[in-house]
Amino acid sequence: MLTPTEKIWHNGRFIAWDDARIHVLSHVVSYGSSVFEGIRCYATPSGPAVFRLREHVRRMLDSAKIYRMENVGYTAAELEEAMRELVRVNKLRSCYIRPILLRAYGEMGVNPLKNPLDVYIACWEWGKYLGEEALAEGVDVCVSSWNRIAPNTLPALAKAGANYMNSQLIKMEALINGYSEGIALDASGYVSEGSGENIFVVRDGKILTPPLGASVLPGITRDSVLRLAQDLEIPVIETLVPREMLYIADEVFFSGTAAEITPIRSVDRIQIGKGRRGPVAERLQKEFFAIVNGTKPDRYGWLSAVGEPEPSLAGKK
Ligand code: PPE
Repeated sequence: MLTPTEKIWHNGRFIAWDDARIHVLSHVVSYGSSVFEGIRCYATPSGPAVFRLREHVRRMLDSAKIYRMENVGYTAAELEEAMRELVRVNKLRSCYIRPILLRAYGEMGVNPLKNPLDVYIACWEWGKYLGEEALAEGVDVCVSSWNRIAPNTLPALAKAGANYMNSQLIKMEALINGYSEGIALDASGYVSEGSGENIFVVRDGKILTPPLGASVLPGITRDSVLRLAQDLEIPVIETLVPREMLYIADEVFFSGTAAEITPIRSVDRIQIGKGRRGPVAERLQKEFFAIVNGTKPDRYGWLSAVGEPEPSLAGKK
């Protein structure tokens, strides 16, 4: 169960957790009209720091643009500061941050353009996404019988609430059949992504990952993995990945804000590599966690300290 924190940010104000309610006839409830983000804030020796805040806010505003959600009402800088402030107000050392932009109450009917937009930001403490042992041991997954959303149906580059109906089908099927997660193929039958994670395959020392055209979310952890791999001089190729490449890979792993970097030890009950976390995933995890936990310098500028308000915005409040 979700453990409530004290405050949720709503349209520029902090409200009590329990007061963050919407009307059942809000547009989003019938028609799925929301875009959102998932962001982690890590405890570092110099205080809580949000991982790649700028990129997450940019992706949320991109998602909004795709869905013609104009006049969000807040600039990227204001949203970034709202998130830092929320973590400060809730006195959390580490947490998961969930901003949601939704079409609210007003008209009924598919046309969303007359309904007001509401912005909420919540945060809470969230542990390991695919179980405690997942990061070290790896998880057992299946290829889903459900495909990922097809091009020109629901835009995969947008992180929209409605996309997660597809994710839910993938996830439920996997869990009911005894797997931790499902991997969806795209509409052409190539590997796309997990219900809530991007995917990577390692073979002969090279990393392969599906390109953005394979109906994947442009994952910010995915981007971080690509960057770290380059620096560790592990070749990375963004290319179409046939399903059977999963089975013959030396390693397969997921990336995501919630899942971080999670190794996969079997796909459809076929053992991957040695059936446990492989050396490439381990090297990437080590580097990733050293940076986000602040034990190695933040050489890419990925962390945004929660600390004090930025001077340029402090006067506005
Ligand atoms: N693909 C999908 C479909 C997806 O939902 C996520 C994030 C990713 C890839 C990875 O993207 P990024 O977080 O930017 O590296 N999934 C969120 C789901 C969590 C949830 O269950 O809700 C997340 O990891 O926050």
